[in-house]
Amino acid sequence: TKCEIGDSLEEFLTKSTTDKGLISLMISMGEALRTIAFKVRTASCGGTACVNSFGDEQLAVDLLANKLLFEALQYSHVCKYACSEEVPELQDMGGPADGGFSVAFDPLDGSSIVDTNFTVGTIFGVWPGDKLTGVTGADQVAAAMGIFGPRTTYVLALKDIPGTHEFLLLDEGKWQHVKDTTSIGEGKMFSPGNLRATTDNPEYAKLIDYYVREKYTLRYTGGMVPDVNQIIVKEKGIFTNVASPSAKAKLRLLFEVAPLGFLIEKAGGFSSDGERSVLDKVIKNLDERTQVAYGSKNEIIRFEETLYGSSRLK
Ligand code: P6P
Repeated sequence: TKCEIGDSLEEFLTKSTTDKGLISLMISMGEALRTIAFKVRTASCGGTACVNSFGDEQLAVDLLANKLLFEALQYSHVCKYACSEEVPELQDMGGPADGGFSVAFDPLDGSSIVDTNFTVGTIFGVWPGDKLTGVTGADQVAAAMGIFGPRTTYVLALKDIPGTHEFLLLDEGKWQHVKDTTSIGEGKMFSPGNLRATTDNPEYAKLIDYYVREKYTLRYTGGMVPDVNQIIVKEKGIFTNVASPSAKAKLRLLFEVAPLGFLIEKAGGFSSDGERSVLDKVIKNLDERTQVAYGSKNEIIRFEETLYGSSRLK
């Protein structure tokens, strides 16, 4: 039967896929997101709890989210390996490789803006079996983000069905299906990240200059989850985070860019590292970084033409 607005998460998932393991995983992760949403409102985000192996400072609320997500994956009984941006090696979750999944997640993206009370989020990607390297973002069977703002939402896409689907956390703690996005249209809204790169990347400066001259609406919070979510909800816009010799690529392919690329492309949008869809990039190692743009087809064509003179989409 057809998925409908108003369905519960369980109703939506059972209408969308026959993979009971995937259903169990997406529900378990939904429970973790519910708890993180509650905790992020009050957990301490003062001093740094410790420094992770990538050398990034970690905030207490980051660690809490990290722990809850690993527990949810163990509880699902269908996860073979899990890997967190904060713990950069595969953790055995006890589930089967055959018929099971491996999950990469960023437990709390934008944790450096929790103290300013900006919206932050969890990002995760689900791959079949026991591999998180040597695979591409296109190999994902699902991807999702939890968004902790004035409203708490769970935005997900499944390989088996079209579209990207938004669930709202209701007072009684239930996720309710509230929106589907299947196309991203044209609209003058831009989210420009890593402007440091314009110093020695003249093409990026030229692109930003174009948005300014064309009077695009600037929408940038410094949190990739809400900044990319707005393209899906508003069904328009362009998000960029470009690198340069002096400002290396910052965003992580496995934990952030591939899962969000899956959500954007299932929503009918496009993604690019300048030359190809981010879903076509083979994930060579857990900490691989990449530049990225997400947006409508014409915005991604403009991005590729401005940066590299031509676009594969034309
Ligand atoms: P910049 C947050 O730390 C993050 O990883 C993304 O959420 C965000 O889009 C980006 O970094 C912000 O980068 O260079 O604009 O500060």
